[in-house]
Amino acid sequence: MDAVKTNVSIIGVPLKYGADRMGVEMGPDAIRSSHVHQRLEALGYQTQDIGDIPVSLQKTDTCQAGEKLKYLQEISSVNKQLCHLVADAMGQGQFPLVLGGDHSIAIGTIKGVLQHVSRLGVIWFDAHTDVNTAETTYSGNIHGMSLAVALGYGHPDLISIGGIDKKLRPENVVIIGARSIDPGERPFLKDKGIRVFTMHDIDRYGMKQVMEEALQIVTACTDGVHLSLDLDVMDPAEAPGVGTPVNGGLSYRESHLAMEMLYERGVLVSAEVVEVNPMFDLQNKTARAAVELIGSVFGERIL
Ligand code: 6HN
Ligand code: MN
Ligand code: MN
Ligand code: MN
Repeated sequence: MDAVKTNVSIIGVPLKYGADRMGVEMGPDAIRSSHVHQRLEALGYQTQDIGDIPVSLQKTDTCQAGEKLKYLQEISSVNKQLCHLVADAMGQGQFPLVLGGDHSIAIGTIKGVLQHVSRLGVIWFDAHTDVNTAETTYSGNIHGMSLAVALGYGHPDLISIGGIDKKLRPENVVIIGARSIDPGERPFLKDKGIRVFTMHDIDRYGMKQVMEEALQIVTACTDGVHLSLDLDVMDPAEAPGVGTPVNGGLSYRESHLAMEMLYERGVLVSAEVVEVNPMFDLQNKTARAAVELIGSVFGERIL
């Protein structure tokens, strides 16, 4: 993404069913209204907004209490479409920038990118680790399972999207900013050997060192890196407009430094920005932070 400015293809995914909480479906428009296009164009990129993937308001699933995979049908249908759109954009040489929506959309984005970059690294910024499965989830919310699905673990309807053989390798994935990990997620992360940089690591070693190590891991045996940015990685004081806030997150500066270092490395092939929920977003703070972080991801500098 450096010398030659790629065209950026913006894809909105107003999906809320993965979080089972209202408001996150307004995320794509909140980010657009916070001038994401202008920001990218000021940096010299050409943007093309392909609009929003239609999400049915009418739920076709009956979602019952205690359900382990809530709204599976809607979520797999939207992610199938997303997978195609992302793959098409990359096929046209564009950089897909996917705006969520809840984090279950990482399934479609990553599956789409994997059509073109099979040795893909993923850098996953999140307060959570999103590696639940039907066996471990407490909530039944699929946004807490999307990374497991991208690694090939989960319901057949989800792991088969874009081809069952298309999946991430755990050694090419890092999670940064975690501070809320479910008991059932711990053995998964350990068994698969996924490197997690918790808030403790960031406090102790600093974002600079954490990013250097993380970039080393995601670039070692890959041909490109995908950024999955869940805004709840930031501290709720900086980004209140998220559905599942957790105290003690990244500061504004730490998150920008991370995005700047990612840009400098020049390895990104795709990105998604998820979980912005305007219903909890007083003064549009979170959507604005999202667009400012996107600026850093694409090379914005003061000097
Ligand atoms: N996210 N671990 C919790 C769950 O319900 O599985 C929270 C997941 C949050 C997911 O923020 O993308
Ligand atoms: Mn997440
Ligand atoms: Mn999260
Ligand atoms: Mn800076």
